[in-house]
Order: sequence, then C-alpha cells, then structure tokens
Amino acid sequence: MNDLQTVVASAQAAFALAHTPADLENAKAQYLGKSGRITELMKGMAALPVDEKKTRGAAINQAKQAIEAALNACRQALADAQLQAQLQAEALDVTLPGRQRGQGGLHPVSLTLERIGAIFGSMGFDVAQGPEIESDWFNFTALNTPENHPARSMHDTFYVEGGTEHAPNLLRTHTSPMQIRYAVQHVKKYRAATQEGGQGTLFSGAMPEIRVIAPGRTYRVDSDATHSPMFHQCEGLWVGENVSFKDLKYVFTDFCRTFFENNELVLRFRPSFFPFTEPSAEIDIQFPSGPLAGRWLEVAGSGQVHPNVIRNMGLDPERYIGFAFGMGPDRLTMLRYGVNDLRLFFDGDIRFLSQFR
Ligand code: 2U9
Repeated sequence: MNDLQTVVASAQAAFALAHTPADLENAKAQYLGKSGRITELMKGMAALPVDEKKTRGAAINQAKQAIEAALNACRQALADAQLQAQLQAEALDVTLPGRQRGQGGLHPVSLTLERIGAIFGSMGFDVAQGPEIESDWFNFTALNTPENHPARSMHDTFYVEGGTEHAPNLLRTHTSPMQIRYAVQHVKKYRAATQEGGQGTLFSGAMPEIRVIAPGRTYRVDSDATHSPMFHQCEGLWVGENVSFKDLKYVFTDFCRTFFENNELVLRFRPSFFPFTEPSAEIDIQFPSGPLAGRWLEVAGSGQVHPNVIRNMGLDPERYIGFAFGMGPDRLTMLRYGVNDLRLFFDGDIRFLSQFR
C-alpha cells in the first residue's frame, strides 16, 4: 500500500468511527481541512521535479476524491440513521384502540321519573311544573297544614332569605305546592270561560277534570341511609265531580303493576293521617315472588283531598272532590334495582351510576 492509499484508508476508518455529524466534520478537517493531510501532500509536491509533479498531482487528486466520496457516504449514513431514530421515536401504533368518548346516560332516579311520567301520561295525567323555593302559603297553608304543625319547625324545613316573618320563603318540603298552583290556574281559566262566580267566591261551574302529576326535587332537614336532605317526590292529583277512592285504588294498582312489571303485585291501603287528605291511607305493595316476596313495602301515601284544600284551589267542595297520592321516586328506584343505600344516588360515583345506562 503506497502512502496515498494509506491516507485514504485512514480517512475512511476515521469517518466510520464518527457517531454524530459533529464528529464527522472534525474528522473531515484532519484530511480535507486547510492544514489537513491532503493540503500537506500538495505542499510536498513543491520539492518534486516537474515531470513527477504531474503524476503525483493527479494521484493526490484521486486520493482527495476518494476521501470526499467516503465523507459523503458517511454523512448520508448518519442522516439516514438520525431519520430512522426520529421515525422510531415518533412511531404511532395504529393498531391501538382509539380514545373513546365517555358515554353519558340518565340518572337512575331520572329513569324512574320518566317511567312514572309515561305511565300516568297514558292515563291522561298532565305534568305540573313549579319553583323549588316556595312561599309558606303554597307549601303549608294551602295544604291545610296549620301554623303550629311540626313540619313548620326550623328543624324540619330549610328557610331561605327573602320572605317576610309571616310568609317566609322556604325550600319546598313536598311537590304538592305545584299542584295547588296548577289547580288555581286551571280554575281561573274555566272561571273566565264560563264567567261564573266572581273573585273571592268558590267556583261551582263546569270544568274539565284536573288530572296532574307533580314530579321534582324536595328538601327536608334529614340525613341517613334512607333519608337525604334533597330527595324526590312525585305526587298525583285527580279532581272532578265523581272521583272516588275506588278510582284511586284502580289507578294506583295499575301504576304499581306497570311500574314493577308484575301483574301479580298486591296492594294494601292502610288508614293513616295527612293534613291535606281526609280520609288518608298509606299504600303498601307485596311481591308474590323474587327477593322481596312476602314483605309489605310502603310505597306511597294517599287520600281524598281535604275540603279545605279544594277550597284553596278556588273550588266549591260541594261540587268537586278528588284524590291525591304521593310517592318517593328515590325509594321506588331502590326497590326496582335492589339498591339499599339512598346516598349512592347522590354521591355522583360514576361506577355506580353507569350501571343504569
Ligand atoms: C294536593 C292535595 C293533596 C299528596 C299526598 C302523600 C299523601 C304522601 C309522601 C309520603 C312520603 C310522599 O314518599 S313520600 O315522600 N306523600 O304521603 N302525598 S297524599 O296529597 C296532595 C297533593 C296535592 C293539592
């Protein structure tokens, strides 16, 4: 191997050792730089006789070209390796499953409220709406609940600012005020249509029946495994001229059997007391089979609407009579799905709630 071949071989070896573009440029300077090996060899030609200069010059040029070719090959190899590394680092696994959007669903109590609405809707009941902050009159007085009744105690009801001493504002303790509001509007409408009875008198003219349910949030100072300070109620009201306890029994039996999808379900009406109904009854149900079979389960209160309440709607109790019932959709949801702690519904734990989608 002559001296030029040795220089080329040593340049190739130095370039091959470079791991980064900077290493390679340093190695290049040693061979092709201003004071590199090739420049040195060129300078050495000065001492040669003229006839040797030509061949020596051509040989050095050849060696320089070989070194440049080796340099370019190594530059390309480093650039390729860098691109490969980058591609690998940014690689996408297109076989991974996509990020899914969370799928929402209705709250189990909302499902129950929808179910109740659909069943009573099929029996011709309208759905009332109304405020959660109520006046003392709509929440208590209109419902025949006297001023000294324990439900009016500061310990039982959440009072809020804005009312007066005699008419405080409160968070409604039941959904009945919505039905009073609904009935008052209904009576006003037909009183205007028939032009019967002046303001302040009780309406005894003809009007279509009132058939309405009132679902919604209600509030009481109460908190344990079966009571929550916020809970749901759904009450129903049917007022007409010939509505009786028989209608209440028929309607509520049909509702329970449809709601629980069980035509063998048995109902029991047990005497009770509510200020707004007289007579009043608790409604218990019994499943003929399944995990709850044989036990009487209380599901609702009910009764014939008290004449004072009929009067507070603006109606004459001599002509109009009705029945009402009230149930807790939270409890109905617990019974339907076998949930034993009411608080699970309001903790907002998605692992619990997503089971009802
Ligand atoms: C008007 C007149 C009367 C609705 C009624 C009940 C009996 C009742 C509650 C028991 C506990 C529901 O589950 S609960 O939260 N309700 O027992 N509610 S009668 O009576 C009315 C409603 C509206 C105008």
